[in-house]
Order: sequence, then C-alpha cells, then structure tokens
Amino acid sequence: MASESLDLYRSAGLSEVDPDIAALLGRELERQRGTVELIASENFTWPGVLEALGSMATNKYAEGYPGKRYYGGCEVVDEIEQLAIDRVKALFGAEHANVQAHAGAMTNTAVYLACLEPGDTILSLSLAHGGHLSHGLKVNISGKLFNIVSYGVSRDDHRIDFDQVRALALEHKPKLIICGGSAYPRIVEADRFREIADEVGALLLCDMAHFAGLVAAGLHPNPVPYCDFVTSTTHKTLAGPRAGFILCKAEHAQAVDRGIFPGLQGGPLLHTIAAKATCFKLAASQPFKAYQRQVRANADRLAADLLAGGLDIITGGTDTHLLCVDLRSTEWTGKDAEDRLHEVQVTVNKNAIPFDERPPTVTSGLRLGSPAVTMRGFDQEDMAEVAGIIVAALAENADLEALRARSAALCAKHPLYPGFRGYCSYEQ
Ligand code: DSN
Repeated sequence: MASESLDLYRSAGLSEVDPDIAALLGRELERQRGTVELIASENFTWPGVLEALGSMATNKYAEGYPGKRYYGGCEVVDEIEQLAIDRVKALFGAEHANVQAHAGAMTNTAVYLACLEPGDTILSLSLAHGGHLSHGLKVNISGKLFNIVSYGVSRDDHRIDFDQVRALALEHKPKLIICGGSAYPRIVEADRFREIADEVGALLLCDMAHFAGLVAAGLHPNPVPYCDFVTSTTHKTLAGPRAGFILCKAEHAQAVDRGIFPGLQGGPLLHTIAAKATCFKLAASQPFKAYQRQVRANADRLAADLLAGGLDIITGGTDTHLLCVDLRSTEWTGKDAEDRLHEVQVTVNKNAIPFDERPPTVTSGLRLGSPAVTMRGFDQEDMAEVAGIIVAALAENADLEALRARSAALCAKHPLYPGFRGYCSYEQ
C-alpha cells in the first residue's frame, strides 16, 4: 500500500475514503428527514450524542470496570464510564448501575446470568401480548435456557391480568418475574408485580426500555424502588445512543457486573458509554422534561384522532409514548397497512395485537409512537394532521399523491438536523 494512501487514510474524512458508505449515510439522513417516523422504539438522538459516538474512544480496550481493568491506559475512559454510572444512578435513584451493555437484549440476558441457573423458571409477559423476545421467546437464548411461563393481558380490557399473574406465580413459583415489554401502552405497575413477587419469593425485573424517558421526566412511575433489577435501552424515549444499561439493588451489583463482563461481553464500547453519559446528562434537564410532556401529549392526540377517524385503539388509548391500532374491524392486515403507510411517507411497524389470529409476519395491528416526531418539533396540531393522513391512507380510493405531499409538508415544517453539513454535524 502506497505511503501517500496511508497518509490520506490517516487524515481524510469518510466521504473521501469511502464515498459509497458516505452516499448511503447521506441517503439515510434524507430518508429520516423526509418521512413521518412513528416507530415507537425509535428516536432522533442529539447531535452531541452522535459526536461522542463518532469519537476516538472507540479505540480503547477496557475490559473490566473503572479502577479494575485488564488493560493499561484506562485513566481517562475510567472517568467517562464513572460519569455515566453516576449520572444514571442519580437520574433513576438506583443503588447500582452497569452501563456497559451493548444492547437491550444483553441487559436482560446479563440479569439472567446474574440470578438464574439453566432450567429456572421465569414468569414474563407473552410476546404476543406486548412482551419482548428476550423475555423468553423459544428461539431466543432466554427461551432455550430457562423454563418460561407467560402471563398476558385480559380479553376484556387488554390490560395486564394481575389475577392471572398471581395464579401463575403461585402455581409455578418462578425465580424471576419480568414486567414491562415492547408493545404495552399502559403504565407498567411494578408495585403490583412486587407484591406478587414477594408472595412467592421471586426476584423482580422491570424492562423499562420503552418508557425510560418518561420515568426520567417523572411522567411514569419509577420502577426502581420496587425491583431487584431494572433494564433499559438508551435509544428509545431516552433519546440517546443505541445501547443499554442495568440498574439494580446493591446486593446484586457484583453478580450483574459479572453477568455483563465476563459473562456476556468482552471489551466495553467506550465511545457509546461516553454518548450514554451525555444522554443521561440531557435527560436530567428541564428541556428534556418538556420534551417528554410533549411526547405524551402527542401520543394522546394521535390516539384520540385515530379513534375519531374510526380506527380501534387497544385499551382505548395510551399512558405512554406508544399506541397499538387494532385493524380487525378493517380490511387491512398489519403488514398491508404498514406498506400502505410507507407509500405515503409514514413509517410504522406491524405488530401483533393481543389474541391476534394472524401470524407475526402479518399481524392485525400497527404500533405507533410519538418520540421521534416530537423530537423534530411536532405538536398536537401536527399529530392531528398525522392522524388525518393515516386515516385517509387506509380509506378506500386514497389519493396517495396528495397524502405524500401532506407528509412532506409536515417534514418540511420541522426540519431534522438542520445544522448538519452533510450526513452528520462534523462532516468535513
Ligand atoms: N425491538 C424493539 C422494539 O421495537 O420495541 C424492542 O427491543
């Protein structure tokens, strides 16, 4: 390799050394800018977080924990990780925090490693009723290693059936009960799960990945006081980098840390941990609380206007950032409705609804969320327009061209990442 090429690689930016990827990133930015993003688990993170993610901290190996590493030269990254730990503990009032998990599924698996033996019983919300694959799906490591018993929501109101949770807990004596999931639109009542866990001597894990931002802003009850373990991602309502963290009682600190490293992962991603620290700092601020209030108001308005437009909403609304549309009274499957909305520049995901008779690849529902559009500035009036676009797109003889123009107008009204010079804030 010619030395001048190495010199170029050492000094040039992405668009110079890899125009293919630079062009694709540019296209992805334009896709994000030009569509109404309603996927409930997505968000548009802060430019400051993107900058930390793109930093040279990615170069550092630091297996171990601050002050106890297996590599030299960790004095600066120790400070970065400790800052992230201190900030997230303060944000949620936790006794211990581990900020090394690469992703949400890792957080839950690390908790299992920390407190279970293969064959132990977990009682968790069925994926079909709004749970998560890492809570015991047969093809996930959780379903392969542990005996999974699933609770669900009631047929009447689609809320957690606590009579069933208690009956299953008494019958199966789980070692771990999990509350929380990825498509449950109502408050996760960790206090009620705690009572049941205490009755049967189980440990309690709350997966708050979806609603962590609401907890940080005081808009959803904090599960931390009631749970032995609380897991979360950082990239959903929390609006940070794509990653995870674990909170736990002090008595489980060592087991959780060992569960992550060396149990599950090797070297931590220090650039991501730096970005998490920034995310936690911003999540403790007053502007973040105002953002979360708008997330809630926008979700309520979307639900109300979809209902008014004739669509059914599971549980009749939402307490959080997400809502689930029940399409069974329409001609649409979840898959076809997702595709139709894609045609009018509205991005959603098909989602099974409770007691769905269609397979997960088709489904009878849509899951919608307000965090991403709220991040770019949408308010309730904009959500009324979004609801109007959705209702019209799913009506007979929809004028797709006109609906695309309405979506584009909303996106133009609220520019995304307006300060970027290219596909990121610091492209040269
Ligand atoms: N896959 C995520 C979601 O969309 O909710 C959960 O990890």
